[in-house]
Amino acid sequence: MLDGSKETIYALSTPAGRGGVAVIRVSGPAAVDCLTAFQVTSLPKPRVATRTVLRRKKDGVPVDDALILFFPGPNSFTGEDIIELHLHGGPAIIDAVQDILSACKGFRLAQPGEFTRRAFWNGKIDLVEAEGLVDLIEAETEAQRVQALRQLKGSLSALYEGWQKRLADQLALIELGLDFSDEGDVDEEDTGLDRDSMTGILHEMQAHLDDGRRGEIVRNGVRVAIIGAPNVGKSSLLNALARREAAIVSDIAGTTRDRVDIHLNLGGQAVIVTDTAGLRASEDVIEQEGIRRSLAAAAEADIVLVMGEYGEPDALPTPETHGGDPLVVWNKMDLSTGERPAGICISAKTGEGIPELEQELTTRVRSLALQSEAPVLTRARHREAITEATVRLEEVLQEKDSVLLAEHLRAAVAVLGRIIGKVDVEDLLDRIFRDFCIGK
Ligand SMILES: Nc1nc2c(ncn2[C@@H]2O[C@H](COP(=O)(O)OP(=O)(O)OP(=O)(O)O)[C@@H](O)[C@H]2O)c(=O)[nH]1
Ligand SMILES: [Mg+2]
Repeated sequence: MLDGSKETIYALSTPAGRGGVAVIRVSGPAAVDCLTAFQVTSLPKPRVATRTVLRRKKDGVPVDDALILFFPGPNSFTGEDIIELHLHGGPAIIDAVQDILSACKGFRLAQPGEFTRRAFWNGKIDLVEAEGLVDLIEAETEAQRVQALRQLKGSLSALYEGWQKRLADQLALIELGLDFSDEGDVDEEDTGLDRDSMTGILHEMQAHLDDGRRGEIVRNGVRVAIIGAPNVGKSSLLNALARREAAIVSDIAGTTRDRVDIHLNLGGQAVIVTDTAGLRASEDVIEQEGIRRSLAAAAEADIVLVMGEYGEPDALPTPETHGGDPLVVWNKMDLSTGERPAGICISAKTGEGIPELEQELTTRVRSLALQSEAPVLTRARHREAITEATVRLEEVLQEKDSVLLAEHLRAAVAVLGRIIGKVDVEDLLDRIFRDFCIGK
């Protein structure tokens, strides 16, 4: 595993290709040495952008007219000395600068994520915040951005760390009791467990878990599956929503076999709409596989959009295929003059009713991914760990034996520590010796 290593790393931190500006970041113990390689003689003032001509040391040829920034460690992103070179964003300049850096002693190209990894090792951010940073960079919608920024700023870490601290304090007390019980000072019956406080934390964790997967939905996108009989116009609707020909449309029943996904931004939320194979009894093995995938898509979806043909109210798929509360849409309203059915009526062909459908979808998406002020679970990794912590806490609450109780509690503390990347026994020892003045 890489640690806050002795090597100095560099990498282009802006996207590859041409641009107005390209930033190359250098981090590590020898970061400032790179300036000599560019014939820069004076170290810029910390955190002040300094305009400098970079020259190739061996022949003095100018490479670029650049801005240099110096962030001395430990007050930098990685916790190490960082030099940022703000260059003109052309491939020849970037190549020339990287060539020079690669020749500097102890320098190498950074691996993916290595700057952030160093920030973690140097205690600048914890794992949950690092994940928040990745999510922030990846964010494509407003909701994803807001959620990721919150996570990066530590509100989720603070929640987990808060639980961990309260459990660790409790553990410290119980361990203290164990120490003294040998000397007969402590009542055998009394484990020292603060049941109210532990039950309180257990309930907080359960509420955090039971959030309708909001955080994960915002992060991963709301999944909408379009299902219905062949030829009702599912692929036509997908294309209308995507505003492009994403799926093949034809008047042959059974055109779509594979699932086709499109990504939308509805009211600031990421939405993935899946077109599926039309549902019918079929002898064709490929179509059967397509239908199996349609049903799987419906089962995985957060919203199932069931499509029928206007004027044929009996032709909807049976509820077994779409569960609870599907969004019923009747297509081809341009063809029929019959009585208007309940549900949303559209024509994927003329575009009629599509704005109303988008509005209804947006409303449903919003209510699923509703933003709350409280920090939310954003990843399966966190969900698994918190679930395990609740199991441990339940064991704690049932345990009568102090030694075993301490074991369960220690496991819960460790599980929470794993989420944020801090599993620290020293921390526990510090607490015991600081708060209780044993004096040994
Ligand atoms: N008049 C009219 N025709 C439509 C409308 N929507 C789709 N169609 C036509 O209906 C036929 C089937 O459309 P598709 O979008 O391929 O239907 P599908 O549900 O994806 O069909 P499968 O992939 O076979 O399950 C095509 O000929 C479309 O042009 C509509 O609103 N009005
Ligand atoms: Mg289709």
